[in-house]
Amino acid sequence: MAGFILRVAAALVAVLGALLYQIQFPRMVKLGLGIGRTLEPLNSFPYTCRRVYHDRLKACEDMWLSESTRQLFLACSDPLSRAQWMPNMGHFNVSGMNLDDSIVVIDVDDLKAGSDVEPRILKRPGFSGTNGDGRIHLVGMTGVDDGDGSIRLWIINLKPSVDPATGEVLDQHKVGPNSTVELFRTGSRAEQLDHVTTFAHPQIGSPNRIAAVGGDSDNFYYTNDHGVAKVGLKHHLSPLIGSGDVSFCNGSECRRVVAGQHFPNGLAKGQDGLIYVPSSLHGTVDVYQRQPNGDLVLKDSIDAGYSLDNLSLDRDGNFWVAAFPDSMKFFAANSDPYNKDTPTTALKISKKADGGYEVTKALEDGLGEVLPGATTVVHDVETGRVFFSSVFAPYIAVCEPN
Ligand SMILES: *[C@@H]1O[C@H](CO)[C@@H](O)[C@H](O)[C@H]1NC(C)=O
Ligand SMILES: *[C@@H]1O[C@H](CO)[C@@H](O)[C@H](O)[C@H]1NC(C)=O
Ligand SMILES: *[C@@H]1O[C@H](CO)[C@@H](O)[C@H](O)[C@H]1NC(C)=O
Ligand SMILES: CC(=O)N[C@H]1CO[C@H](CO)[C@@H](O)[C@@H]1O
Repeated sequence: MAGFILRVAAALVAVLGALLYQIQFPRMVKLGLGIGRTLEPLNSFPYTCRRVYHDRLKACEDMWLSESTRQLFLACSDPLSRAQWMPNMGHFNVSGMNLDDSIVVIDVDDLKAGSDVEPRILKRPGFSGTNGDGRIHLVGMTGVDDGDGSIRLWIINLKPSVDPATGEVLDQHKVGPNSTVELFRTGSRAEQLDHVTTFAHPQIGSPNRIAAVGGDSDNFYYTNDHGVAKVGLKHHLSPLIGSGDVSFCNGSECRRVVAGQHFPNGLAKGQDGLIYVPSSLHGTVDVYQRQPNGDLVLKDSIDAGYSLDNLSLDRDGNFWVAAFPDSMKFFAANSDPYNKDTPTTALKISKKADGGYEVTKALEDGLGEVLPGATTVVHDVETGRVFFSSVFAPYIAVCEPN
């Protein structure tokens, strides 16, 4: 019966998708398939790129560069288990989840061309995980360099729901996950993460990425890429019916501040204090002004002309964006990460003097030769290096400017 209902639901999704997207559809197809776009090979850009293979640098969905301590933090997992446990995308197979997701650190100034990378796997002493197992299940994260040299990291934990009385893992297909945001503190030459607090709230439904307010505050914004419905039709249809949102948490409460989003992705705070929210489906970045009570007011919308992913801010105030020039190849590589490659594009979004925005292509691997189908791109202004990581690829890549 459940199988039948699922099939009907899948058919409904397809039909509704075609109907609801009649207007946006031509544009989405054009963006997704890259129609009318010329892909350039990697060697037409002034960089030398290489893959970095390491057992613990796999399926690193997100990265954050600590400028003050010169450390690159990566949220890494396992390429194949993502297809089993990724509750935001409707994958609820708890027995297939990866058991050693870790925050991994690279000292970027120790990176030498051609040499091996020795990442540190950060320990989490005293962190209780799910019902005392100490584990964490990673997707997005962000950090803030504090004035005293320490670092705060906000990390999304896609942990399964458990029965509070017995500690037994519940049927996730029925109840969905119990995703939380974990705040940790660490510092230079990090070896471990010290747990500060857990944000748990019904409004944390399908959290994707976090934008911390910074300063003295632990408050943060985040996107629910599939809204707050964790299971069922409302969850699966979310990208089509636009039930994704941007939400805001202060110490005690979380609430939705922007509704009606179609798959909002890896948001970020700009140097100008504005909140930038990319939409994968629309290929746009919406720009919001923060209000004193946490509300967001739409100020601008940037048309990037690509299916967009997560944004990363560099020290100069520019955003680097992972884009999918060819969604079909991206999804193919996603489901066969050890055998298939996909083209990757890194866009740079800069604010112009007149307040407008300029979108330029910084790097492209149109043939899928070296770069992973990146979900995050980080630019290190100090060295000019560009780092690429991906939610599914079993490696990361680094490009050195020529
Ligand atoms: C769930 O994951 C386990 C372990 O990877 C696997 O053996 C099993 O076939 C998966 N179940 C389903 C329904 O895919
Ligand atoms: C959800 O997570 C919170 C915080 O870790 C915990 O207190 C609560 O018992 C969990 N609930 C379920 C149903 O797993
Ligand atoms: C957090 O937000 C809630 C609801 O908006 C509000 O009632 C509460 O005062 C806020 N708390 C803090 C510490 O700002
Ligand atoms: C933090 C993060 O990496 N968020 C998203 C980046 O983009 C991929 C692909 O769209 C999403 O799956 C991630 O959740």
